Amino acid sequence: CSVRPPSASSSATLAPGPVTIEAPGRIGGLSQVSGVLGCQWGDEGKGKLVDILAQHFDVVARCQGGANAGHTIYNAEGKKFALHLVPSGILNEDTLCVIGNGVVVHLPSLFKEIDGLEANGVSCKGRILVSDRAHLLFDFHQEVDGLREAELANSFIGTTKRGIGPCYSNKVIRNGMRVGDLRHMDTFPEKLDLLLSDAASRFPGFKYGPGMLEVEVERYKRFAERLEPFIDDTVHVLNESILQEKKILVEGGQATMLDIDFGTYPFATSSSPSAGGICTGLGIAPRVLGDLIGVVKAYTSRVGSGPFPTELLGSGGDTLRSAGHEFGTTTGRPRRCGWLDIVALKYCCQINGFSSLNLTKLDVLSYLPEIHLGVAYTLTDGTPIKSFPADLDLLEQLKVEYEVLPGWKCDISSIRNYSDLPKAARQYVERVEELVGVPIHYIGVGPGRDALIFK
Ligand code: 2SA
Ligand code: GDP
Ligand code: MG
Repeated sequence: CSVRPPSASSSATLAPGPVTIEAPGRIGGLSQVSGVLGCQWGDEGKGKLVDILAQHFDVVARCQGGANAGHTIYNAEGKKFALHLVPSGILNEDTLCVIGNGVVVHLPSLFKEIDGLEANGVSCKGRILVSDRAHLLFDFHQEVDGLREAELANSFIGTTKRGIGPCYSNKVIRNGMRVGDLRHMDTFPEKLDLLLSDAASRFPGFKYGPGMLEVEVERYKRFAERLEPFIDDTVHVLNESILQEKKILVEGGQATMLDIDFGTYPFATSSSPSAGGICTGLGIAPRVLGDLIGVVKAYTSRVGSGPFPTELLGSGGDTLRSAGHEFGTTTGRPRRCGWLDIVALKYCCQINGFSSLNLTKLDVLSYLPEIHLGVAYTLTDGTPIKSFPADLDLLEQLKVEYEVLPGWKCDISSIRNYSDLPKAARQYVERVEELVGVPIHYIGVGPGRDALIFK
């Protein structure tokens, strides 16, 4: 095979063509309730796998996060879609898409997304349900997100400024407003007034001027009317679907290393993108969860501040970023790039108990003569660190031990059978499997629906 320059790995549209995916054990054979979760700091390519698997599921459900997520998928004609709140099952016309109780919903963003999908021929009518228990994320949450970041100055989190932290804060402090509140427009203004006044008293930069409440309430009256057909008790819908033996696929946003509990706190998001978030964010029992697939990029990226032990600074990171087109799907921010971190991946596998992994973007590494794998952490004096540390100072100071594997230096993006991959590429995949102890069943070799190898 031939070597391909780093910048040519994806384009806005892909070559059109029919996509037939046949791998019964890897797709059709998945459990009744399965999940796809990110293993690193997000943007592993979860959306692509969800879109592919959705063809074999009745329901695709989001359980946490909000419009901070950005999932890029391509339809069978190679047309690109960037999804934020709408689950990545939407391109499969038989799939019902559920936005669960654990999600924070910014209605202007949701409607914009729905309008964009409809304008591109994707019918959303009757195909999206929004939990009446999901929290409403208002424009003021986004403003407060920005003010909070400014206040943190050099210690800013690097949020998406989509209002995620402020909205979950209101949820946890118990003055948040929920989708169900849209059905009670009589008490809606009073509740919103409390939230806005609270924000104004906390952030001097937030101007809560006269007339603002009235304008927002009028806007939300219109939203309430438009949203009404989408609102449902999704806890009931999902549990009934389980009883009716329908198949449910859960789509995680962000990833375990950004989890509010397990991530690199405080450089984390404000929800639980790991396995526990599925039960709390959808209202389904742990007992019904079956296959959980962890999605892990063949290297690592992170957007926003916070520790990144295997980060490649300088030209190495820049080249990897351009090879992998690593720019935020929601904000367009350049992503920091580095080597695959096995210590972090093992920690993530422990927390989530994955049945298998999807190693994505293997094609991106094709330009490299050799590839590093971060296999262990030590203190500066060489003392081994036994697990992924919670301590931020330690995370900034630790040394990473690398294994160096040979690269394959050729284009693998058109390969569809595992045995056809160059020996060095298989060696890389199998070494990751061996180190982590979880089988890699799916390997991504390009952004398109068909660019997937089943192992
Ligand atoms: P937030 O906005 O409060 O959730 O930010 C807190 C941290 O979580 C990170 N975060 C993300 N990291 C990667 N991808 C995300 N989605 C978008 C994408 C991001 C984008 O798909 O590219 O476009 O910039 C995502 N969402 C949240 C965030 O960077 C903070 O580190
Ligand atoms: P998500 O947030 O985990 O769904 O991932 P994003 O969509 O934010 O970012 C992943 C990017 O990589 C998207 O642009 C995908 O189209 C692209 N992608 C996914 N899998 C592959 C792959 O195997 N190879 C290549 N080259 N690109 C991929
Ligand atoms: Mg993303």
